Amino acid sequence: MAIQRTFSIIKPDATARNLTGAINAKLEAAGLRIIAQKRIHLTKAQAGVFYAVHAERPFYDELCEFMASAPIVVQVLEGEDAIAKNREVMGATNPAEAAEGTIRKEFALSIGENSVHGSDAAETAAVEIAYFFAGLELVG
Ligand code: DAT
Ligand code: MG
Repeated sequence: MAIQRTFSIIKPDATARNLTGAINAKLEAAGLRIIAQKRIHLTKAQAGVFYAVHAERPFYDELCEFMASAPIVVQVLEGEDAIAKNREVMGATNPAEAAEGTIRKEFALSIGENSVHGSDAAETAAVEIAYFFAGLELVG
């Protein structure tokens, strides 16, 4: 596997509990380099565009509401096999099913308030990075 970039979000439940540093420590310990990072506060409409793929799901409105409820930290992570590696460090979507030592096992509150987002494929990573960052902001 080659060096990849992936997109990550530290979600409102985690920023609200001052978990940004603890989450970043887990990402860095896994060998993921944070090559861009900023704290922003999305509008519900902006969250809706980001999660448009889930527009037909029953939890979509609640998800967009949550993502706009408090600041988030958006990040670009770089490393060997970064997309899969980040998904591994994050743990399963539902924290009740997440493996020991993962971010979601340790910090997530529920399947909705699950502390982090991570891209699921190279194509989505590219689209998600471009939604939040200009090329010059990525300092690899
Ligand atoms: P992931 O974030 O692990 O990629 P996903 O893409 O399937 O998971 O869903 C995006 C987010 O939507 C997820 O992080 C939390 C929310 N979500 C998913 N399934 C849900 C459910 N059954 N009830 C409430 N929120 C849900
Ligand atoms: Mg997903």
